[in-house]
Amino acid sequence: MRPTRQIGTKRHTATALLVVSIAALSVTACAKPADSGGTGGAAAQQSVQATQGANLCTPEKYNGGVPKLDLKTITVGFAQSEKEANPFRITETESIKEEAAKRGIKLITTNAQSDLNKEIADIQGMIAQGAKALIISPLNSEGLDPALKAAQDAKVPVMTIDRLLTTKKACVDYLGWIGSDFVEQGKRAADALIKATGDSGNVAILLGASGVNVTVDRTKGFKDQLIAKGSKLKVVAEQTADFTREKGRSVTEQLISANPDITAIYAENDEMALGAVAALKAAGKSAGAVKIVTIDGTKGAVQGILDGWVAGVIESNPRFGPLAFQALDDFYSGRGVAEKTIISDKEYTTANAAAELANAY
Ligand code: GZL
Repeated sequence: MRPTRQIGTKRHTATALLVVSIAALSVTACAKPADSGGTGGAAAQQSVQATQGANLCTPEKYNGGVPKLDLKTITVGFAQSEKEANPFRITETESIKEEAAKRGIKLITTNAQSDLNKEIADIQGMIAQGAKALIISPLNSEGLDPALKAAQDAKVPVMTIDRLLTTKKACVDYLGWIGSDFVEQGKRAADALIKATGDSGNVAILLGASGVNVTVDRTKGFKDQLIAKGSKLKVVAEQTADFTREKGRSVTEQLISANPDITAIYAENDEMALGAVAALKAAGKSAGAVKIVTIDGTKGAVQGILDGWVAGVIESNPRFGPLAFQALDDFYSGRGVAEKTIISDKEYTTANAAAELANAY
């Protein structure tokens, strides 16, 4: 199994980072300095640079062998998944564009507008336009097969970020993957909600989109942690709101009218949480009457902490540009790409929201 580069951080500020690297192989780890550029700044994603190269993916190993190319002379394609109404998506795309510009790399981009067939067509289209390497943010954890096959047939390497292709093989169907530990995010959300509620009350979960590993993992982490902590919080309702603000509002309206005794909400992303806040306001609730914990780290949600509507925000850092292009650089240079690179995520609380708001996106 190729190494996973991991940072296990419970809490960290933008400057200090406790690095714990756990891998099947002995790994000499060194945390990269925080990037100071563009959408990154102190809030740039951070990974552990594994020095053990035995099982990393290289041009000789990938897809029966692909040519070593110079990133500076090729076109790279970026396939974005969801419409850029969500700050997570806006920031993710910005980060990719900024890093390409910083490295002098020609970039073409597409946006699937949350439509799987369009993401497939987008990827096939970029290959036809001459993209020689791809960075893909998958809409779902399955279903991209026709696009991955087109890339394989054209010997175009694919680096994945954000959501994981759970049924595909690293260094065969794609080079590797960079993203957060979504189970850990769910656990941290449970800890925050236990603290915010004094560990009592009735919780509604606003689930993310179905067919996505992020939703599965954030739900698993949350529920496992409630059990592990022997929590008295009771999950009385859970329903998908598709990671959107509109559905976050409409689903919350339904849930609080069906369950007037809901005292807490776990939203699996900030857009749904902000939709829930709108529903609570419309229902005449006061700020803080229902404790909300959410995941992403958008400015709207962190401002919600300052306004008393949100109890806590676990970050899911979307600034993939630097690490995604570093992975392509590592691939073509022969240093190789790890199967999984897990990034660290900070946390926003009532104690640090004012000071950390600038790092939200
Ligand atoms: C997480 C990403 C999720 C974000 C949501 O990596 O896939 O999708 O948390 C987004 O905001 O919709």
